[in-house]
Amino acid sequence: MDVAIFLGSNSDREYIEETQKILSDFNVSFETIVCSAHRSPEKLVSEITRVENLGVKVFVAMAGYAAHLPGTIAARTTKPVLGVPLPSSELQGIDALLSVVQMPGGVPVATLGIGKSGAKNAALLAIQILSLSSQELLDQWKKYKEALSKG
Ligand code: RP5
Repeated sequence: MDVAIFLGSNSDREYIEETQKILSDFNVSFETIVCSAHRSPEKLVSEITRVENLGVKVFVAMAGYAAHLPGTIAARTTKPVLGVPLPSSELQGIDALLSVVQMPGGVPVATLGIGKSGAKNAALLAIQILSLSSQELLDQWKKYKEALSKG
């Protein structure tokens, strides 16, 4: 399993459809795990350990409000963590963006844009990272970029 997608809540599911579709289109194996950093912290630790044991290479973590899910995962893994702030709250994701992007030095989270565009780019960035060690994926990625340039 290459990519683990962590979602802060079932109510965030609308944001992962494009992420899942892109990963599927590129034949990248992934799993989606719904797990809150503040409501189920023990489950989060055990799920990180479980996917690490499955060989996960990249984490994607999406959450709204004071979104500590990506940072909490980054604290517990040596793998890259891609964080997507979601516009769940009255602050339309500005709160989540600042929470995800402003990690203290030493514990990086690669932060994407708020909402659906960030969720889409998280899949593409994960593919770029994986393509560093996969010629097949790199070839697919180049084709995707070529198609973009024609649009
Ligand atoms: C965050 O709080 C989740 O990521 C979600 O965006 C938001 C609301 O969650 P629910 O109360 O709907 O479960 O932790």
